[in-house]
Amino acid sequence: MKLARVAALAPLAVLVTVMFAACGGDGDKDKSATATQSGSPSDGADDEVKLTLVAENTKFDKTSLEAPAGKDVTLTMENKDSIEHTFALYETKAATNRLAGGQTFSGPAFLTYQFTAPETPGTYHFQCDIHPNAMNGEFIVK
Ligand SMILES: [Cu+2]
Repeated sequence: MKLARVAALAPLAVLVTVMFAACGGDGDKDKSATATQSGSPSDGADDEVKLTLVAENTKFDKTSLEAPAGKDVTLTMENKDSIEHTFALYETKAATNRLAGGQTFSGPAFLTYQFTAPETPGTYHFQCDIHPNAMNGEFIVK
C-alpha cells in the first residue's frame, strides 16, 4: 500500500521540481527574489495587485504607484539599463524604515518583487536605493 502511494506521487514531485527550476531565473539574485513568494498563487488571484515599473536612463517611468491596504502586491520591474537598480518601499521619504524590496539587479532584465501593502492607508515612498535622488516616487496605500 505504502509503496504504491509513493509511486503515484513521484511524477508530481518531479513536475514541481521542474517548475521551480524554470522560475529560478539565471542568477542568484533572481532566486532570492522568487523565494519571497508565499503560499500558492492559485488561491488569491483576486487579492493580488499587479504593478509594473520600468527603469530606464536612471529614471522610473512612474512617480506614483497605488495599492489597496493589506493586499498582496506583485510588482514587476523592468530594468532597461545595464547598471543596477532596485525597487524599495519605505515608510517615509527619509527612507530609514524599508518595508519591502531592495533587491538590486542589472538589466536588461525583469525582476518581480512580492510583498504585502502596508495595512495603514497613507502616502509611502519608493525609490531605487542606488539612485534615490533620481529614481523615486510616492506609493499610495488606500
Ligand atoms: Cu537606480
